[in-house]
Amino acid sequence: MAIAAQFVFLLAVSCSLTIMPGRTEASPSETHGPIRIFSDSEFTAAKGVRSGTGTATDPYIIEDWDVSVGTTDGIRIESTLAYFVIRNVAFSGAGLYGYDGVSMAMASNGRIDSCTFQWVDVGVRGVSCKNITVSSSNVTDCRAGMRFDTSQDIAIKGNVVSLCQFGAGYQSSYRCTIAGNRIDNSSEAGIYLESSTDVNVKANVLENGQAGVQLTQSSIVIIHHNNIINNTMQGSELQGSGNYWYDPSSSEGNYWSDYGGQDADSNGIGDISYVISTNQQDRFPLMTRFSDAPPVAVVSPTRPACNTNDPLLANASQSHDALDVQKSLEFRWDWNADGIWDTAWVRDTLTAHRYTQVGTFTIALEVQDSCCNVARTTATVIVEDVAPIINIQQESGAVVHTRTVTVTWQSSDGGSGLDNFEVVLDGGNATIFGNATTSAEFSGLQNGNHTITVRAFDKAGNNASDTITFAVDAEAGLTYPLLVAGVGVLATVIGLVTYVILRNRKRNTGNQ
Ligand SMILES: [Ca+2]
Ligand SMILES: [Ca+2]
Ligand SMILES: [Ca+2]
Ligand SMILES: [Ca+2]
Repeated sequence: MAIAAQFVFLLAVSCSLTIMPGRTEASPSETHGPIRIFSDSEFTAAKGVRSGTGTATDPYIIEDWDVSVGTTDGIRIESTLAYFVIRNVAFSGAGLYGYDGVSMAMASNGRIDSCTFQWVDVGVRGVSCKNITVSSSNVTDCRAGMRFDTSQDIAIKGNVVSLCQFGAGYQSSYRCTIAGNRIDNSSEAGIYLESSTDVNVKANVLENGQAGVQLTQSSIVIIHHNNIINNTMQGSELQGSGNYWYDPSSSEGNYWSDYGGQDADSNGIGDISYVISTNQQDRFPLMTRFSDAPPVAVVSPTRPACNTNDPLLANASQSHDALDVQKSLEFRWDWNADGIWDTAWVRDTLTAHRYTQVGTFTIALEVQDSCCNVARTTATVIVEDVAPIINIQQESGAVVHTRTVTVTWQSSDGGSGLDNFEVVLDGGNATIFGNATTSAEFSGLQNGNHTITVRAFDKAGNNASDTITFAVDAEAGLTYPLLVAGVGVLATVIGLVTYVILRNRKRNTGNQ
């Protein structure tokens, strides 16, 4: 009796762990029938679209619905290029081998985020898709969590998949990632790749399944920083080539719960390889479970500025992550830090926004890594339309008798501050000087009239200029090097004459 009670208790704990909702937020209140979209023009309110215009920064948003999957797929999207997001939608079905939650064919530029799937065939399925992200979603009791065939540029990240036959997989797909997912209790395989190329499998937790990571006829697959725990078959590779069960750049592999090696030098890497098959090994097995760190969010410059005519080009390119290269990071912006994000998650590090009013604004940037970890930062933006003040110190109309001229100026900007100067001689190419420069020298000027313009730019892009005109009247043959030569000849002549006179005087004295 006591043993039975303990067993029930353990089972309850185990279940509460495996169905832990992770990062999903789905709590939809309205039901919606099946949604079928077969072209970009069908992203309409009648099809569940709540907002958006279909661009990368303002995608169509289908969100906050409760969709039951019965005699057809919950959401079917075909032959689209418009950007879309399916967010916070709960899909529930009648059972396996029926219909899918989200099913896409020849769809591009989509994101399925923070959705839940239960008792459907495949949570998210894609065939011949491009640039699709499935993130922060929760799949339980389905045949498979996510599956893409003949697709490219797909990211499956930060999802929880429990109690399904298969977790997440690709077939005949290219340039894809599976990162930061928790996949447990898979009765077939947690992660499965077939005939796929250039796939990054990182920082996933694969626990208590039949197979952890299963590769068939795939190449250039890199499997690293995963926690592979208590699966019947932890990893397998069949007929592959060019695959690595560790990260070749960092020389770090995966955590394997059944690894038996030691770490004599205490560097966190086991001293012998973890053997996957006769010709595949993790050469750098991790001694402890890996936990991915969030990225670092950076807005640069730290104090951006713009005017109301030109957009701010917000720059997140200095953001970084320990595990990800920059192109794996995503960014979103809130231009007034009111907590309402003004862009969707975008991959471009530069995003334009035009302010219609001058003032000082706080902007917020969030950066998401390939495991769905997020970092946030804020910066102050100065929006101002007042041009700098610039005054050249020399008077216009002067005549100078030299071929080298130095122009000096005074400049200031009370708003965003000076950024740089452009100096132009006689309408030629501009020479750029930094904001601390106060003079520029021109040499080798020809005789005649000249013009010099100095243009000051502030950090907001406003500018003002001052111009002087002057004439050069330097006589030919009297330029500096010739003058020195002339003086030298004269000195030599004087010296010779003096020498002759003195010698003649001596000779005359000696003759006396
Ligand atoms: Ca070691
Ligand atoms: Ca990270
Ligand atoms: Ca906002
Ligand atoms: Ca200004």
